[in-house]
Amino acid sequence: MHFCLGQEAAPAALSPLLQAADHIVSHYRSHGYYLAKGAPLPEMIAEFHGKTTGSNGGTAGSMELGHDDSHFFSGAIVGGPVGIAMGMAFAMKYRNAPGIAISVIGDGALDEGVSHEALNLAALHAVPLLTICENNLYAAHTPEAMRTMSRSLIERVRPIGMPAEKLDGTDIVKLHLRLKEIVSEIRRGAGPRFIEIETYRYCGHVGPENDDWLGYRTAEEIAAWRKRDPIPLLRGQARELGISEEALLNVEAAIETEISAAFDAARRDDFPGFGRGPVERSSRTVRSCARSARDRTRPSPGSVISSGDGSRAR
Ligand SMILES: Cc1ncc(C[n+]2csc(CCOP(=O)(O)OP(=O)(O)O)c2C)c(N)n1
Ligand SMILES: [Mg+2]
Repeated sequence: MHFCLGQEAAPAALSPLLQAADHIVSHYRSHGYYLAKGAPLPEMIAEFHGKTTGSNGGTAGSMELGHDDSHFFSGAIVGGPVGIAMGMAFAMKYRNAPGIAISVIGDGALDEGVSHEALNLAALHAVPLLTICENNLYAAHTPEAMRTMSRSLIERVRPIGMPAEKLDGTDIVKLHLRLKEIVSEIRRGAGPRFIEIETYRYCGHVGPENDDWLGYRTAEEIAAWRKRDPIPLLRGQARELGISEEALLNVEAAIETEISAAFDAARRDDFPGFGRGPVERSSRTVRSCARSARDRTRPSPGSVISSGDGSRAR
């Protein structure tokens, strides 16, 4: 599981700007964006546990997390989200359908050809696509300096002909206000935009543990970014606006209760198994495909088909 602890600002800032018709295609560090799109928390937690009540029936897990009704999708293929979201944005424009498409990628995705091809087409066709690139300084354990001569993600995107800008991923309020302008420009038909978010992940590339012992980053670097944590900063801004400590604690307690209830329910729910849930559904699908394949190969009256052993059958 790829945690986004430390990287909460962008999905939090984006969430209030999203509409039902919008579609998000995210990379695997997607939990914040799933919630930002309004997909239900209990189904996400159940999905993590591999349970039938999960958003994908327990078959996708964290890495391929999706919620069809919320138009939220994610996947493991680095760079993949840009191509898929570009297709969605193209379809929206072609069909004059409401909504915008949002692709969420990491900095490593700009090292993949598909990102550049898809961004190029998005710019050419002026489709309603917002690409959010979360630059957390590393692709797994490899820093940018070991992957490219370029030291700027947005300078790699601009020659494509797409406006690109870099935003601070620690101040949720500032980020929200700028994203609000950008999203409304895209909704007005101004074409696609690329946003690089400066951010940092606290946990290892995969899993909840600290990984400074691997040697690709230092404990000091992690500590320095923790001092810029977006959540305490937001708390401070809320206090400055006159929101009481008690009100903030009440919000936190309500969220804790919601999360605990989701975990309790997920632990009680069933694993998919034969005769239950999606496995039953998929075996039904396999059976019906096999039936229709058989029906297709059945000779229609008067036709001649091969019997499979080289002889002819009528
Ligand atoms: C097409 C493809 N190539 C390689 C990988 C292996 N891989 C998994 S995660 C990862 C690093 C991606 O880093 P980044 O895009 O910066 O996202 P982050 O994990 O930092 O959020 C790589 C190379 C993959 N999943 N897909
Ligand atoms: Mg990265």
